[in-house]
Amino acid sequence: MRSKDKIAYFYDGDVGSVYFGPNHPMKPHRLCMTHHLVLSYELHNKMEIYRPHKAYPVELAQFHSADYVEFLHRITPDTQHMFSHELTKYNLGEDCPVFENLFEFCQIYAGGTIDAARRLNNQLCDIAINWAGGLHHAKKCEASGFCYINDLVLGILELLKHNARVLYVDIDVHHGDGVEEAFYFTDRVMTVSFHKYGDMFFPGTGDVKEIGEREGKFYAINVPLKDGIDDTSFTRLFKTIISKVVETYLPGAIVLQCGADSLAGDRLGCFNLSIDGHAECVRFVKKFNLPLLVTGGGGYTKENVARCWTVETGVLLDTELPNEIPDNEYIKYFAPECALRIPSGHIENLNSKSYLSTIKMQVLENLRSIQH
Ligand code: V1P
Ligand code: CA
Ligand code: ZN
Repeated sequence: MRSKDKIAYFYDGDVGSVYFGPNHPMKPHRLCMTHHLVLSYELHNKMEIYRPHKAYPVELAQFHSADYVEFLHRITPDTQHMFSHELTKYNLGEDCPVFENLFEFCQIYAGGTIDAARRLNNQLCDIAINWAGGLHHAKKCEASGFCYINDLVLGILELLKHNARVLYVDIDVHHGDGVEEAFYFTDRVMTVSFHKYGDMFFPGTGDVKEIGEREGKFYAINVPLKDGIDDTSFTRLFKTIISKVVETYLPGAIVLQCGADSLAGDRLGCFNLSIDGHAECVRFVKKFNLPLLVTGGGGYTKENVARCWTVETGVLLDTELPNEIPDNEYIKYFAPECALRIPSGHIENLNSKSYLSTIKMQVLENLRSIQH
């Protein structure tokens, strides 16, 4: 452990009030709930809290095409009926609807991840947190899976200005395809995603054999999992792979996407992780004492998302949080138990010991190819 880590936490109160639509699983209000829970545990006294800048179109265009950014800027729920060709072209629709203040929402969550990377680059903090970020599916010229702007790619590009190598780790239940694709041909970013794979689970990519190409060959790592993985198997596999990755790759900084849809009981996910299991991965990554950028991501049972990211804020601050949630204006969401932690789930674990061992061996074998 460093003597005392300096933590920068990015939050904008406006981000929680956007609305994707009545049947849409993505509820930005979970960000507001998380922030209130963080405040109720008085964690704001232990870190620096910043309101992120709203990323400028030119900053978003460091990764995205200028025409796509311009379209996101221009489109509104009232005008979208006139742009059916563009809506199709940019994959806007059911998963990625056009809603009120969409562009400002993108500017805020992307601004948070960019600011986080800049503070790390300038050594103004050791760890930077943006729970509104982590939207890992967005592509250069299109939206995908509730993600419009890929803040992670923008944050990594910023970190690459000061670091020769950046490691990206993704524990969202979905494959981090947008980040992988952005850096598929380079060895300057290693991407590692743990995710459910198979049965047409979104987005359908992330086979263990997807390893990067050209200069990037062996610098993309995929850990495809089946339904029901539990804390013991997940954390064991995570620690084995990530230790070997850090030892081999020697990154200058780490970006950790903490999608909370890998928790038990998630509306879209299918894993059995408890909050302590999920947070154990965060604790493990923190121990490398490298500049660390932490984001949110998926998470569709919003009370559990708020619990998870609050516990993880505590982990990053080396602060253990009592399980009884202190009284706050959002306490009704956590009633009747008002307990911080959720236990692991009980759906059948379809990941046999031999399956996990095969995946682990394949990943470690690929890592040996870049050892010198
Ligand atoms: O399965 C699909 C698409 C729609 N079909 C044509 C295939 N989309 C998923 C998208 C999941 C996105 C996850 C994002 C993240 O990784 C990062 C923030 O967590 C999908 C699902 C599902 N069950 O997988 N979309 C929806 N459900 C959906 C349901 C109701 C309304 C709108 C979208
Ligand atoms: Ca993942
Ligand atoms: Zn997800």
